[in-house]
Amino acid sequence: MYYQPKINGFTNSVVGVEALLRWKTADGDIIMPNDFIPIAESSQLIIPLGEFVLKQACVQAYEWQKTIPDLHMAVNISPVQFTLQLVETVTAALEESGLKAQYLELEITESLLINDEDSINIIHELKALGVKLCMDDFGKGYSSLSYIRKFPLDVIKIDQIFVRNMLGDDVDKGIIQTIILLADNLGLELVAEGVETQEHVNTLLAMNCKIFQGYHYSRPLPAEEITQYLLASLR
Ligand code: G
Ligand code: MN
Repeated sequence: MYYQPKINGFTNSVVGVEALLRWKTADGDIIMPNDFIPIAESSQLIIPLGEFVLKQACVQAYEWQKTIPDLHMAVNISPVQFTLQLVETVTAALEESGLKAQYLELEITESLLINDEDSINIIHELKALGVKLCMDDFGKGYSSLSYIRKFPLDVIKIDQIFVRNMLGDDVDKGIIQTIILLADNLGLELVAEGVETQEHVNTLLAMNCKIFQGYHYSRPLPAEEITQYLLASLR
C-alpha cells in the first residue's frame, strides 16, 4: 500500500493521507490500480482486498496520529464493495485499530448507482458510524447535482483534469471556480487533486481552495517514506 499526503496550502501542514493500492509483481514491476482493480471487481476479489486495505489503512492512521494527532485517512471504496458487509468491515477496522471514525474518510465515485436504494441505505449506515464521505473525481463523470442532494457528503475532490488544464483553459478554470462556490455554499470540504506546480498552488489559493494533493507536494509513497515525510513536515 502507498499513501499520498493532502496538504493545507496556506499553512503547509499535512491534514491527511489517501491510501492507494499498488501491485508489485514477482519481477518487481509496479502495476497501477486502473490495471487490476477492474479485474478484482469482476471476480469479487475486491471484497477481501478492500477489507485488507481498510484495516491496514486504519492501523496505519492510528500509528501516524502519534506524530500528527488530527491526521485523516482516506480510503477508496469500489461500488462493488457497497454491500452491508462494508458497514461491518468499516466497524471492525475502526474497532481493531482504535482509530476514531471521524478520521476515516471513504472516497466514493459517481459510478456508484445513486438511484439504487440499497446503496443509499448503506451510505446512511456508514454515515451513522461517524466516518466522512468524499465524492472522488468530481466533475469527471455525470456530476449530477442530485448526488450532492441525496448523499450526505462531507468532502468533494475536484478531478485532476481540471487542475491540470486550468492555467491554459478558462473553461476548466471556470469549472473549478464553480465547484469551489458549490462546496462553499453547501458547507463541504474541498480537495484539489493533481496539484503539480507552485503555479497551481498559487492559482488555487487565490480562488480560496486550500487543501491540495499532488506531485507538487508528494507522489504516493510506501508507508516508511510517508513517515519520514510527516516528520519532516513538522520541522
Ligand atoms: O481516482 P483517484 O483520485 O483516487 O486517483 C488518484 C491517482 O492519481 C493515484 O493513482 C495517483 O498516483 C495519481 N496522482 C496523484 N497526484 C497526481 C498528480 O499530481 N499528477 C498526476 N498526473 N497524477 C497524480
Ligand atoms: Mn481517490
